[in-house]
Order: sequence, then C-alpha cells, then structure tokens
Amino acid sequence: MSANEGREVATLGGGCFWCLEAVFEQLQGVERVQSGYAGGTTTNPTYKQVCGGDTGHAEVVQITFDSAVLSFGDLLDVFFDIHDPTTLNRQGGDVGTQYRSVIFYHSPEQKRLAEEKIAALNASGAWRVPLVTQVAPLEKFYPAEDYHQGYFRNNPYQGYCQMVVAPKVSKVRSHFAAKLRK
Ligand code: MHO
Repeated sequence: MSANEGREVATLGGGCFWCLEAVFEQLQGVERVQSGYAGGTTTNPTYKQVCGGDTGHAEVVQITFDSAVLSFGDLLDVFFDIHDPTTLNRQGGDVGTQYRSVIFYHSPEQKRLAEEKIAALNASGAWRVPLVTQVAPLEKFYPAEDYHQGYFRNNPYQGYCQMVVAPKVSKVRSHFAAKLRK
C-alpha cells in the first residue's frame, strides 16, 4: 500500500478564499488547505491582479484530503452549505468573476460527482433558482501570496474575518459536527 493511497486533491471556488480555507480546515480528513487562484489566463497572478477582475482567475482553495476519512461528496456538501451557488460572480458583498462558484475537477469521477450534486440540488428545490456553479477541469493552480495562507487563523479580529468568515466557520461547525477535526 502506498503512502499516498486515499489521498485526493480538490479545488473549489466559492467567494473569498479566506472563508473557504477557514471552513475546510475544520474538517477531519483534511490534511492541507491552500488558498490560490485558478481558471484564468495570467501566469503567476498576484492578488492585486486577480482582484482587478481581469485575469479570469477565481479565488480558490486547494484541499488535500484523505478520502478514506472524508469523501469528495462530503466536501461538496460543505461547499454548498457555506456559499451561495446561485449568485453569478458574486458572494454577498464581494462582486466579480474572481468570486464565482466553481468546481475545478481533478478526475472524471470528481466531474461526475460535481454534476450529480448540482443536479440533485437543482431538483431538490433547496435553492429557488438554478445553481450557477461552473464545473471545469483544473488546468493550473497558483498558490496565493503567503499572507493569504491561514488568513483567518492569523487575523481573527480583522473586520471582514469577524463579519464574513467567522459566521461561515460557526455554520459548518454546527451543521457538520460529526465531521469536525477532533
Ligand atoms: N472584500 C474583501 C475580500 C477579501 S478576499 C480575500 C476584502 O477586500 O477584504 O477576496
């Protein structure tokens, strides 16, 4: 058995990456979460460029997880619980294509699971309007600048962290209590 067995990588965008990173770090089976940029055309984009909205990149998190503990489907359940997949290029007050809802799949299996989950959510009527979440192959992931890594952990009292990130962390902690890191 190889040391990598069961290790899988997912790349998700659902608004500001500080939020997604803080949320996914709560979960058991998650080994690493890195904030970064994907889905655009500029090579080695900076935060400033991505915020300008012209690079085509989305703010994303890249999650390395042990699929024997936490499945890709579990990650998607959390993903759809903590962001609004019905607002095109927007999460709350954050507006721009860099905040789009997107699943960058790493395998045909992830693509299938993502499409099935979106279809199931649409069919369930959980949201009153159809989801706008994109499903696209991951081409290249660029890690964000160091100061964006662990941003919520390192800046818990920053205004945006208190107003926007903390409520999402609380939500995931209450909705997914059984899946939290011990
Ligand atoms: N509107 C927020 C977004 C932060 S995020 C990492 C801010 O500018 O602080 O995009």
